[in-house]
Amino acid sequence: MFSKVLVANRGEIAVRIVRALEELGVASVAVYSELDRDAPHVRRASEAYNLSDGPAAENYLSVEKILDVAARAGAEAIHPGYGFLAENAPFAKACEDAGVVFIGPPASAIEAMGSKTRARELMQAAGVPIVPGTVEPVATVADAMKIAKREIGFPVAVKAAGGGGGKGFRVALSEEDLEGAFEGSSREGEKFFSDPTVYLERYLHDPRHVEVQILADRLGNVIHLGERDCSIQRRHQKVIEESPAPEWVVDPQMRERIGEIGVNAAKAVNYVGAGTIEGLFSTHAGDQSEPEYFFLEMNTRVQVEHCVTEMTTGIDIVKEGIRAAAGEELSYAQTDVELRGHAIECRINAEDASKNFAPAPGKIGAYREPTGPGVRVDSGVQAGGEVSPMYDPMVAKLIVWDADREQATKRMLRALQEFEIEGLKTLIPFHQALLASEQWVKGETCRDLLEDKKWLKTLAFDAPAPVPAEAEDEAEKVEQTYAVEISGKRFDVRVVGPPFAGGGGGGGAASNGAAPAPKRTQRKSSGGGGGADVLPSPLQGNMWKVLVKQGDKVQEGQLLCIIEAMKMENEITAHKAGTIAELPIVEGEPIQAGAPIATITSAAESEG
Ligand code: MV4
Repeated sequence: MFSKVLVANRGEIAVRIVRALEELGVASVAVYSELDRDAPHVRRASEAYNLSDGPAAENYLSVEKILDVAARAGAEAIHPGYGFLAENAPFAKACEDAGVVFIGPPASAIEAMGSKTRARELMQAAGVPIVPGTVEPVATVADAMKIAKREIGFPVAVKAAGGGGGKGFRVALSEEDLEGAFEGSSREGEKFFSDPTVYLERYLHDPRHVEVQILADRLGNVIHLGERDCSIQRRHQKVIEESPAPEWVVDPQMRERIGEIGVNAAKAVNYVGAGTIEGLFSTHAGDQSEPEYFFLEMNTRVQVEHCVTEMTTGIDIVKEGIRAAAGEELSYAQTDVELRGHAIECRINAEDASKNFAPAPGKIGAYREPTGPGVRVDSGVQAGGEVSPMYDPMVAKLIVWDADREQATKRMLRALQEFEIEGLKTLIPFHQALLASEQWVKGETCRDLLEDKKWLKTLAFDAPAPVPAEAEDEAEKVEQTYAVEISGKRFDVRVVGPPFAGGGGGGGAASNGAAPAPKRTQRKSSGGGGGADVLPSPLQGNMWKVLVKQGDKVQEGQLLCIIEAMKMENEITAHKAGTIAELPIVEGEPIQAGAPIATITSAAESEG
């Protein structure tokens, strides 16, 4: 076993990995960005190193800095967790080259599964069922049309080869839609993954997302730990996961088949460690009466929702992954794996379900996690801490176990009621309403509930009013908070300095700040009128597209410009209705966080 491991992540998953290392008797090295100086993952680790000298999120992505810390600290291995450097083949390779063990699969497996067309080709060769469609990339719209008409039939799904998790996913219901879907998918693939290649799949009607947990060691042993049903997703983000799938969805025979498919898929790429085969479970594909399971993609890392499987199997997936990386044999054979009871996980995100799931970052006031029988909370926050708009809005994962799905649901509702988080809006009321719905009880996919704006709006009434994190006294230096919408999600942006009067530099929400100034927050709500005129940039990046000009009249929420940051397109929308008085932005030029994007003067109640 290793004696010291670097954890290249933050938040709950970093804490989860540190716990596993503690139990294995291995010292842990945390890395952090300035914003996370006092975060739980830093406090818990044996030692910690500051990575800050770039934008907050990018620090955790810096291969060079992380490998440098590993060398200085004498860490023999690096655990990437999920996100950031997980599933980054060049990073896995760089670890190898630096003589540090990457806790995960070989770079070749990450690479093979990273290309969805290559993965489909390998899976087909290994006898793993893939969603019917093309294996070779499709070069032109004309080719796509021919294949869709002759071989697949409409509706057809167009997917980006570099994609995954729903990025670059388009549906063409009929011939007329195909060109738009093809181009949209290709453009998104190029933008996010620098790969415009697309392929086609038969579009399955209302499938379930069913995935299977895999563990593999370096000696060639591969086992599966049963399936998880993650059909409840919003914009391809999972919100609730359960294991096993409802018993009327996956029966023991199908479970065995799905497990075997997962094991074969992992073997085909010489997988090592913890991984997941994601698949679509189609229960009513056209006139076919038998349910079918198709390989979708493989996640070559430990996943957010691994915990539900830990609850039903009693197997510590993170520890097994670390053991496997160290060359040890898996602690379990397939016949040792027994599923018991039912586990459910709710992602407690700082989001407002009644406002289109807008991010609701902020400072956490009082914070108390639920406990009691069958309850587990994996979190990376604490009372007085902050959910930063710079990172993922997941505050905690609430996981429960009980003897069956019905009892697990009741236990989850009890635990959600016990969870106290002040200062932030979270998805707790959403989860309470969803788990109490008839559709959840029946084990349906709940796709319509997630789309039902009216239903979602009602959830806000149940929400406890967020308590301001701190009493505010008179300000001599203000730290203003602006609500800004990016890609349909709301962010609060803090700008320290003299109040914005319009124009002016704007300071910048510095992330590698020196001594933190005494904080006084003056909240300015956007929406509802009366907000500040100046819209500051919520992030640092490159101005990719400007869609308005000075003098234009804009509506609240209207798209103003697109900022490219960390390979993501961030749509910036108007924070209020009015006229664009100033527009100090230029396409192609860099922009700092906090720098003004536009000054919008109110439309003086003239319109409606
Ligand atoms: C599909 C599909 C239907 N047919 N592919 C891809 C990414 C993942 N997040 C959802 N994806 C889908 N791929 C074909 N050929 C439907 C979805 C889908 C979905 C699947 C299961 C559960 C929830 C879903 C929500 C949206 C889209």
